[in-house]
Amino acid sequence: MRPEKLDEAGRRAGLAGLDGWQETPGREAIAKTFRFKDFNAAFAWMTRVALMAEKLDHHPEWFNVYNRVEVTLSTHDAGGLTELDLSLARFMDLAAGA
Ligand code: H2B
Repeated sequence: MRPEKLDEAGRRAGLAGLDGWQETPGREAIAKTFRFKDFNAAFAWMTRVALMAEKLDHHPEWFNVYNRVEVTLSTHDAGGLTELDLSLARFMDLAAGA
C-alpha cells in the first residue's frame, strides 16, 4: 500500500483530529513526545507500537530516554505525510491512553 502525500488542507485536517501532535519545522512530518510512569511502561508501549508498525509496514522514528519517547512520523516512500502517519499516530495515542 502506497498512499498519496497529503496536501496542506489534508495535513491540517489530519492534525486537527490528533491529540498533541505538531508539524515538524522544515520537514513534512509530525512529532509528539510521550511520557510514561517509568521505563517499563514506556517500553511496553513501544512494544505494542512496534507490532502495529510491522502490521502496517510503517515505522516510527523515535528516541527513548527512560520514561520519555520522542516520536516523528513521516512517509519516506512518499516524501511527506500520508494517512499512514495519521493512522499510526492515532494508534499511539490510543495505546498510550489505555
Ligand atoms: N516507514 C515509514 N515511516 N515510511 C516509509 O516510507 C516506510 C516505512 N516504508 N516502513 C516501508 C517501511 C518500506 O521501506 C518497505 C520497503 O516497505
